[in-house]
Amino acid sequence: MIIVKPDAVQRGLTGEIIKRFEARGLKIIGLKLLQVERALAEKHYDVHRERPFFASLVAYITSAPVVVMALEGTDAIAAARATIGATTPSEAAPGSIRGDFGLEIGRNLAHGSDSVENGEIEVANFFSDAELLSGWPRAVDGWVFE
Ligand code: IDP
Ligand code: MG
Repeated sequence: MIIVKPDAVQRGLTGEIIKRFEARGLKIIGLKLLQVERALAEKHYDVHRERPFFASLVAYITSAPVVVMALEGTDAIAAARATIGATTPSEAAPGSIRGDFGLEIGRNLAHGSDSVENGEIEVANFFSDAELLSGWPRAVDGWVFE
């Protein structure tokens, strides 16, 4: 589960960010633009509820539209998180989304699930079953997956 966060949408980086996951071979099975409501933001970031940055994190993620994306692929969690880069953009590797476009942790452009289990929960929080096309036959699949 990927979120192109409000800063990235506002900065016109949505296409650039989607492009990187697509080019890597990850398969898009869900994609939409929405503005996250407070209740959904608090649910999504529930694990951080007691952290001092929780209020600003919820304010950030609800502040403007986001683009959410459900991806599938080999080791999709690890691949997507490497493509996003380290949580603190100033420390993220060049070539990663955060390393190429960000500086501060509170404006770090993209979210990626940290486990398959959490990914499935997060996808279910953001998408209805009808909005997901799992298993659609992508023409290049045989050239991406062995
Ligand atoms: P991740 O997005 O790389 O998985 P997490 O530790 O899960 O990082 O934190 C979730 C989000 O909370 C981060 O992407 C960032 O937006 C925000 N965040 C995490 N730690 C801090 C902090 O120390 N200050 C401000 N925001 C933070
Ligand atoms: Mg996280």
